[in-house]
Amino acid sequence: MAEDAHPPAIPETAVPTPEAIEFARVLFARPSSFVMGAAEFEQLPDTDLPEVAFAGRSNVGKSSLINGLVGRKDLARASNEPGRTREVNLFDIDGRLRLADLPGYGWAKAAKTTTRKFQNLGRAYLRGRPNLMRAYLLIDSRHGLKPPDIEAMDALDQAAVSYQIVLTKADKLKAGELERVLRRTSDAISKRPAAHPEVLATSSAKGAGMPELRAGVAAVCGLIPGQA
Ligand SMILES: Nc1nc2c(ncn2[C@@H]2O[C@H](COP(=O)(O)OP(=O)(O)OP(=O)(O)O)[C@@H](O)[C@H]2O)c(=O)[nH]1
Ligand SMILES: [Mg+2]
Repeated sequence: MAEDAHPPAIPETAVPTPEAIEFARVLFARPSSFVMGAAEFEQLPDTDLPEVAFAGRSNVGKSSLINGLVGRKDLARASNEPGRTREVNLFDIDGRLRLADLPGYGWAKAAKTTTRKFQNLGRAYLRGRPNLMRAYLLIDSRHGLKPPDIEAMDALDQAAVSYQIVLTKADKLKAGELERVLRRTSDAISKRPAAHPEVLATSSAKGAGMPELRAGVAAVCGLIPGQA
Protein backbone atom coordinates (compact mmCIF):
# COMPACT_ATOMS: atom_id res chain seq x y z
CA MET A 1 0.00 0.00 0.00
CA ALA A 2 2.63 2.53 1.07
CA GLU A 3 4.67 1.58 -1.99
CA ASP A 4 1.71 2.11 -4.34
CA ALA A 5 0.69 5.39 -2.75
CA HIS A 6 4.10 6.86 -3.40
CA PRO A 7 4.36 9.08 -6.48
CA PRO A 8 6.49 7.70 -9.30
CA ALA A 9 10.18 8.51 -8.94
CA ILE A 10 10.20 10.00 -12.43
CA PRO A 11 7.37 12.46 -13.04
CA GLU A 12 5.76 11.87 -16.43
CA THR A 13 6.06 15.51 -17.46
CA ALA A 14 9.83 15.21 -17.23
CA VAL A 15 10.06 12.47 -19.85
CA PRO A 16 11.60 13.97 -23.00
CA THR A 17 9.77 13.60 -26.30
CA PRO A 18 11.10 11.14 -28.90
CA GLU A 19 12.01 14.16 -31.06
CA ALA A 20 14.08 15.68 -28.26
CA ILE A 21 15.83 12.35 -27.64
CA GLU A 22 16.67 12.03 -31.34
CA PHE A 23 17.82 15.65 -31.65
CA ALA A 24 20.13 15.19 -28.65
CA ARG A 25 21.45 11.87 -29.93
CA VAL A 26 22.52 13.53 -33.18
CA LEU A 27 23.95 16.54 -31.34
CA PHE A 28 26.16 14.45 -29.05
CA ALA A 29 27.31 12.28 -31.98
CA ARG A 30 28.72 15.43 -33.65
CA PRO A 31 32.42 16.25 -33.11
CA SER A 32 33.43 16.89 -29.51
CA SER A 33 36.77 18.17 -28.27
CA PHE A 34 38.73 19.11 -25.17
CA VAL A 35 38.83 22.91 -24.93
CA MET A 36 41.04 23.51 -21.91
CA GLY A 37 41.75 22.76 -18.30
CA ALA A 38 41.52 25.82 -16.07
CA ALA A 39 43.38 25.73 -12.78
CA GLU A 40 42.10 29.21 -11.91
CA PHE A 41 38.65 30.70 -12.39
CA GLU A 42 40.15 33.64 -14.33
CA GLN A 43 41.55 31.27 -16.98
CA LEU A 44 38.12 30.13 -18.09
CA PRO A 45 37.22 31.13 -21.65
CA ASP A 46 34.50 33.50 -22.85
CA THR A 47 30.97 32.84 -21.76
CA ASP A 48 29.76 32.78 -25.37
CA LEU A 49 28.29 29.25 -25.30
CA PRO A 50 25.84 27.64 -22.89
CA GLU A 51 27.51 25.28 -20.41
CA VAL A 52 26.43 22.52 -18.08
CA ALA A 53 28.67 21.22 -15.32
CA PHE A 54 29.19 17.84 -13.68
CA ALA A 55 29.94 17.98 -9.98
CA GLY A 56 30.12 15.38 -7.25
CA ARG A 57 32.35 13.41 -4.95
CA SER A 58 35.63 12.18 -6.19
CA ASN A 59 35.34 8.87 -8.05
CA VAL A 60 31.55 9.20 -8.48
CA GLY A 61 31.92 8.96 -12.27
CA LYS A 62 31.87 12.56 -13.59
CA SER A 63 34.51 12.07 -16.27
CA SER A 64 33.04 8.70 -17.26
CA LEU A 65 29.60 10.28 -17.63
CA ILE A 66 30.97 12.90 -20.02
CA ASN A 67 32.53 10.10 -22.06
CA GLY A 68 29.22 8.24 -21.98
CA LEU A 69 27.35 11.28 -23.26
CA VAL A 70 29.58 11.64 -26.31
CA GLY A 71 29.95 7.89 -26.81
CA ARG A 72 33.74 7.99 -26.52
CA LYS A 73 36.05 6.32 -24.04
CA ASP A 74 38.74 8.95 -23.89
CA LEU A 75 37.38 12.48 -24.16
CA ALA A 76 37.59 13.10 -20.41
CA ARG A 77 40.21 11.27 -18.39
CA ALA A 78 38.56 8.78 -16.05
CA SER A 79 40.47 6.80 -13.48
CA ASN A 80 40.27 4.58 -10.47
CA GLU A 81 42.55 6.94 -8.64
CA PRO A 82 40.34 9.43 -6.75
CA GLY A 83 41.07 13.09 -7.32
CA ARG A 84 41.94 12.56 -10.97
CA THR A 85 40.28 15.76 -12.21
CA ARG A 86 41.84 18.76 -10.49
CA GLU A 87 41.00 21.48 -12.92
CA VAL A 88 37.79 22.63 -14.53
CA ASN A 89 38.02 20.73 -17.80
CA LEU A 90 35.87 22.06 -20.59
CA PHE A 91 34.63 20.09 -23.57
CA ASP A 92 33.06 21.51 -26.69
CA ILE A 93 30.13 19.74 -28.36
CA ASP A 94 29.86 20.70 -32.01
CA GLY A 95 30.61 24.37 -31.26
CA ARG A 96 27.13 24.64 -29.68
CA LEU A 97 27.61 23.97 -25.99
CA ARG A 98 30.26 23.05 -23.46
CA LEU A 99 30.45 20.45 -20.73
CA ALA A 100 32.46 21.26 -17.60
CA ASP A 101 34.08 18.42 -15.66
CA LEU A 102 34.59 19.74 -12.14
CA PRO A 103 37.13 18.60 -9.55
CA GLY A 104 35.63 16.06 -7.17
CA TYR A 105 35.04 16.83 -3.50
CA GLY A 106 35.35 14.67 -0.42
CA TRP A 107 38.73 13.27 -1.32
CA ALA A 108 40.50 12.62 1.95
CA LYS A 109 43.93 11.58 0.75
CA ALA A 110 44.94 14.80 -1.02
CA ALA A 111 47.16 17.26 0.78
CA LYS A 112 44.85 19.71 2.55
CA THR A 113 46.03 22.79 0.68
CA THR A 114 45.72 21.11 -2.74
CA THR A 115 42.24 19.83 -1.92
CA ARG A 116 41.12 23.23 -0.78
CA LYS A 117 42.50 24.85 -3.91
CA PHE A 118 40.63 22.68 -6.37
CA GLN A 119 37.48 22.54 -4.34
CA ASN A 120 37.41 26.32 -4.15
CA LEU A 121 37.82 26.37 -7.90
CA GLY A 122 34.78 24.11 -8.36
CA ARG A 123 32.79 26.30 -6.01
CA ALA A 124 33.88 29.50 -7.78
CA TYR A 125 32.85 27.98 -11.11
CA LEU A 126 29.41 26.97 -9.85
CA ARG A 127 28.69 30.35 -8.28
CA GLY A 128 30.27 32.64 -10.81
CA ARG A 129 29.82 31.28 -14.32
CA PRO A 130 27.03 33.28 -15.95
CA ASN A 131 26.54 30.89 -18.89
CA LEU A 132 26.05 27.86 -16.59
CA MET A 133 22.61 26.56 -17.50
CA ARG A 134 22.50 23.69 -15.03
CA ALA A 135 24.78 21.79 -12.70
CA TYR A 136 24.41 18.03 -12.57
CA LEU A 137 25.20 16.73 -9.12
CA LEU A 138 26.34 13.13 -9.39
CA ILE A 139 25.63 10.65 -6.62
CA ASP A 140 26.90 7.07 -6.55
CA SER A 141 23.72 4.98 -6.60
CA ARG A 142 25.30 2.44 -4.26
CA HIS A 143 25.90 5.04 -1.56
CA GLY A 144 23.11 7.63 -1.95
CA LEU A 145 23.40 11.13 -0.50
CA LYS A 146 26.29 11.59 1.94
CA PRO A 147 27.14 14.59 4.15
CA PRO A 148 29.44 16.25 1.55
CA ASP A 149 26.62 15.97 -1.02
CA ILE A 150 24.20 17.65 1.38
CA GLU A 151 26.74 20.46 1.82
CA ALA A 152 27.04 20.80 -1.95
CA MET A 153 23.24 21.00 -2.31
CA ASP A 154 23.05 23.61 0.47
CA ALA A 155 25.62 25.71 -1.40
CA LEU A 156 23.79 25.33 -4.72
CA ASP A 157 20.43 26.21 -3.14
CA GLN A 158 21.93 29.27 -1.45
CA ALA A 159 23.57 30.45 -4.66
CA ALA A 160 20.33 29.69 -6.59
CA VAL A 161 22.19 27.54 -9.12
CA SER A 162 19.74 25.22 -10.88
CA TYR A 163 20.86 21.63 -10.39
CA GLN A 164 19.72 18.09 -11.04
CA ILE A 165 20.73 14.90 -9.24
CA VAL A 166 22.15 12.12 -11.41
CA LEU A 167 22.66 8.69 -9.88
CA THR A 168 25.72 6.99 -11.35
CA LYS A 169 26.87 3.37 -11.68
CA ALA A 170 23.27 2.10 -11.79
CA ASP A 171 24.62 -1.12 -13.36
CA LYS A 172 25.96 -2.05 -9.93
CA LEU A 173 22.46 -2.28 -8.40
CA LYS A 174 19.51 -4.63 -8.78
CA ALA A 175 16.36 -3.02 -10.20
CA GLY A 176 14.55 -2.98 -6.84
CA GLU A 177 17.52 -1.40 -5.06
CA LEU A 178 17.79 1.26 -7.72
CA GLU A 179 14.09 2.08 -7.43
CA ARG A 180 14.52 2.48 -3.66
CA VAL A 181 17.51 4.80 -3.94
CA LEU A 182 15.67 6.83 -6.61
CA ARG A 183 12.72 7.30 -4.28
CA ARG A 184 14.82 8.07 -1.27
CA THR A 185 16.80 10.66 -3.22
CA SER A 186 13.66 12.21 -4.75
CA ASP A 187 12.17 12.56 -1.27
CA ALA A 188 15.35 14.11 0.10
CA ILE A 189 15.42 16.86 -2.54
CA SER A 190 11.69 17.59 -2.74
CA LYS A 191 11.89 20.77 -0.63
CA ARG A 192 15.12 22.08 -2.10
CA PRO A 193 14.41 25.25 -4.06
CA ALA A 194 17.07 24.98 -6.78
CA ALA A 195 16.84 21.21 -7.33
CA HIS A 196 15.14 19.79 -10.41
CA PRO A 197 12.51 17.35 -9.08
CA GLU A 198 13.48 14.51 -11.42
CA VAL A 199 16.37 12.29 -10.35
CA LEU A 200 18.05 10.50 -13.25
CA ALA A 201 19.55 7.03 -12.96
CA THR A 202 22.50 6.45 -15.27
CA SER A 203 25.22 3.99 -16.11
CA SER A 204 28.13 5.22 -18.19
CA ALA A 205 29.27 1.62 -18.41
CA LYS A 206 26.00 0.32 -19.91
CA GLY A 207 24.55 3.48 -21.42
CA ALA A 208 21.43 3.59 -19.24
CA GLY A 209 19.96 7.08 -18.88
CA MET A 210 22.28 8.59 -21.50
CA PRO A 211 19.56 9.43 -24.07
CA GLU A 212 17.48 11.18 -21.39
CA LEU A 213 20.47 13.05 -19.99
CA ARG A 214 21.54 14.19 -23.48
CA ALA A 215 18.01 15.45 -24.12
CA GLY A 216 17.97 17.27 -20.78
CA VAL A 217 21.29 18.96 -21.48
CA ALA A 218 20.20 20.02 -24.98
CA ALA A 219 16.94 21.38 -23.55
CA VAL A 220 18.49 23.46 -20.74
CA CYS A 221 20.98 24.84 -23.25
CA GLY A 222 18.02 26.01 -25.37
CA LEU A 223 19.08 23.95 -28.37
CA ILE A 224 16.01 21.83 -29.05
CA PRO A 225 14.07 23.28 -31.98
CA GLY A 226 10.59 24.44 -31.05
CA GLN A 227 11.39 24.41 -27.31
CA ALA A 228 12.23 27.70 -25.65
N1 LIG B 1 30.44 -0.01 -13.04
C1 LIG B 1 30.57 1.27 -13.36
N2 LIG B 1 31.73 1.92 -13.08
C2 LIG B 1 31.81 3.24 -13.38
C3 LIG B 1 30.75 3.94 -13.99
N3 LIG B 1 31.12 5.22 -14.16
C4 LIG B 1 32.38 5.32 -13.66
N4 LIG B 1 32.81 4.13 -13.20
C5 LIG B 1 34.15 3.84 -12.62
O1 LIG B 1 34.35 4.68 -11.47
C6 LIG B 1 35.71 5.11 -11.39
C7 LIG B 1 35.78 6.63 -11.31
O2 LIG B 1 35.28 7.19 -12.49
P1 LIG B 1 35.66 8.67 -12.94
O3 LIG B 1 34.79 8.98 -14.12
O4 LIG B 1 37.12 8.84 -13.12
O5 LIG B 1 35.19 9.50 -11.66
P2 LIG B 1 35.32 11.09 -11.39
O6 LIG B 1 34.07 11.49 -10.68
O7 LIG B 1 35.64 11.81 -12.65
O8 LIG B 1 36.54 11.14 -10.36
P3 LIG B 1 37.52 12.36 -9.99
O9 LIG B 1 38.03 12.95 -11.26
O10 LIG B 1 38.56 11.72 -9.17
O11 LIG B 1 36.71 13.35 -9.19
C8 LIG B 1 36.40 4.54 -12.63
O12 LIG B 1 37.07 3.36 -12.25
C9 LIG B 1 35.25 4.24 -13.57
O13 LIG B 1 35.52 3.18 -14.47
C10 LIG B 1 29.53 3.20 -14.31
O14 LIG B 1 28.55 3.69 -14.85
N5 LIG B 1 29.52 1.88 -13.95
MG1 LIG C 1 37.22 12.99 -13.13
